[in-house]
Amino acid sequence: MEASLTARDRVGIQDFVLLDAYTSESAFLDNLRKRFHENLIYTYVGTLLVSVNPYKDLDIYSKKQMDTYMGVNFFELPPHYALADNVFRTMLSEFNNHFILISGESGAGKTEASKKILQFYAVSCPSTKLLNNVRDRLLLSNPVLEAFGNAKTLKNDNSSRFGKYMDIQFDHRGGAVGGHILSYLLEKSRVVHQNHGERNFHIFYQLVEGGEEDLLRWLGLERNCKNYRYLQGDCAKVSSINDKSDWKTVQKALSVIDFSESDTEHLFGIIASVLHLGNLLGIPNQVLQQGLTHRKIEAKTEEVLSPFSVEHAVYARDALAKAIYGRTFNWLVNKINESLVNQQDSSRKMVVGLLDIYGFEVFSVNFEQFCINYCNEKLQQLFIQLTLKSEQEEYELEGIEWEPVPYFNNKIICDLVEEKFRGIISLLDEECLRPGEATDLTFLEKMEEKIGGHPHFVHKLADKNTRKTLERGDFRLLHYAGEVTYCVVFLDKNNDLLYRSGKEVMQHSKNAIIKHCFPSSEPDNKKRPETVVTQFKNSLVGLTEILTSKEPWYVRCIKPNESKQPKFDDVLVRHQVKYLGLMEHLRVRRAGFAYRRKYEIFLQYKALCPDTWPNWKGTPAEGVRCLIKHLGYKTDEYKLGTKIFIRHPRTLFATEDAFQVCKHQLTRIQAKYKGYR
Ligand code: AD9
Ligand code: MG
Repeated sequence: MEASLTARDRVGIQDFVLLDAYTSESAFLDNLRKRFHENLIYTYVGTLLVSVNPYKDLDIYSKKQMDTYMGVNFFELPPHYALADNVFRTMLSEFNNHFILISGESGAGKTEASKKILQFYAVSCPSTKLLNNVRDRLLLSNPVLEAFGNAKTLKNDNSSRFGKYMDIQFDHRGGAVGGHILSYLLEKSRVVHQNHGERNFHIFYQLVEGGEEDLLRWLGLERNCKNYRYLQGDCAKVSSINDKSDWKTVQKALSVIDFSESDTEHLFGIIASVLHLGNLLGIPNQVLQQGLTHRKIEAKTEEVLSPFSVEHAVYARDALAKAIYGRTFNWLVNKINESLVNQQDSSRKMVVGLLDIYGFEVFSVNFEQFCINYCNEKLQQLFIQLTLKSEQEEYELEGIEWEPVPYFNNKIICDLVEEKFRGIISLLDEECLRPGEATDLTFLEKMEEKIGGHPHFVHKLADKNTRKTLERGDFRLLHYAGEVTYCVVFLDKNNDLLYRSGKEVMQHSKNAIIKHCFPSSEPDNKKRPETVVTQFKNSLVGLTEILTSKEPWYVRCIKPNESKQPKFDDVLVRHQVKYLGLMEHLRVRRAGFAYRRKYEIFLQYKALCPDTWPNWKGTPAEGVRCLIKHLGYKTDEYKLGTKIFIRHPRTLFATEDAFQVCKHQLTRIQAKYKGYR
């Protein structure tokens, strides 16, 4: 007894629900810290998984480790693969779709967590030659998308600069039969500009550093990042990144994902051409030059070419580079999806969706960051709706006695950003509709006028305190995860205009990908395309619909310090525990019921009560009543409403264990009966 107490003192407890002082934030933090120092970076809050980035390699992700999870219950092993395993088993027993929402701020470990989950599925699901093919492609889509969509930022050396939702499709036996990826708003402005201490997308450095001599010669590239304006950031080399070996990984991955030789040639032709826009798109130089330095204006009966100023020409060139890269990225995602198409389409499939999106971040100037943080607000809102809000509403609806747990609902911030007519997005779009008249400053003034009094919006004219710290031209949002000051350089990026002349030039290209990405049938600028932020907002509506049609599971990632070191900074972690709503979640979990099952599904355990079945004729509800009586559930352990609510996971797991034993015995008896053994 004493020995186990000491161990518990040292390593903490595996599930916060079992914490004695469960309402105390300090006790929560103590437990997290203890476990972190013992390299136990995962802890449950019921079925939710909290993960603290260790910032060092841990020897816990081996094949041997994964194997120990197969068929073992949630609480018997350390938590890192148990969530993935539990989702998998629930899917197979209930034949339904699930998603795992991985959230946390930039650098908290979301992408790593999503990769670990995918690897777990790749190793643990049944294998055949065909399935292995799908498995390899699913796994190898990661290095490819990371090369093109991740970059070093101040917060994270491998920061996702796009949002990713991946469906892994399984057949009824649990074999991975296909997949599908949706990508969200790539931060393409990074192609032409990087802040101090940051890099462009990894692929540029991989090509320049790792590309074979022949390839570079063919592409007309030199092995020196400094020679390229778009790689002029001050940190081409990063100690944690090996561009040369990453290049090799990407090459191998592209071949497994079925990229033909000409696909890769065209792809790297584009990457190179972005670097020295001009020589390599297969467009006659003169045409390109004219397209980048002149604008086409339609006069009454003819089109006139009007020359750009130098500043304008640079702008047009950058716009073109961004468009080329952004569209190529979308092409890449589509191409990967084609290779992941389910070959066994006749079989009924179930999916586990993995959501790994760019985390909340605080930088100084950034329109994309506004979009990223808005996206994080929406995901937090979804989390609140699916857990804190709906959970409590469900108890009320089911007539279960309940002491409400108060929580901060960030809907007020979502509304501030997206409300029709007076939300920030509406005001921004409105200004974007007034070319020539509107400027970033008029947009700011409009916000001050319309939403100046909002409790989460701060502007310079607001009060004395803020005046000290806010520059004219800035505004500040009080996000759920912290304050962010935005410098208003929004209109241009939201319009994301690509001059018609630039677009037409692309149509002369002999590069198959460019031809595909810039079709001649594309509507021209006369028809106003949706602004960037509105497209993004709509894509998030679509994402929410996808997610809410599935069973949710959560991984909440925590960043332990700002210096990317294996250290635990109490203040920083406490702040995240707060804004991630973990204490509230724990209170709801602790006071509530960890599990709920429809009666029909719970009745799968009826084999544990052989005297009553198979002659049972009553309703499922009556059946469950009979079953739990037989199983000896204590009255405070469960509640019956429109389904069965079970307070503690252990109760359900004990039942599950007994069921597995019973099933095993039954199989042996059947085998013996058939004379096999
Ligand atoms: V961002 O929002 O995309 O900027 P993420 O995705 O939350 O961010 P990421 O998963 O990229 O963060 O983790 C950042 C870095 O932390 C990784 O590159 C690793 O160096 C480190 N990390 C994260 N998780 C683990 C882990 N489980 N084991 C070891 C880890 N290192
Ligand atoms: Mg990431």
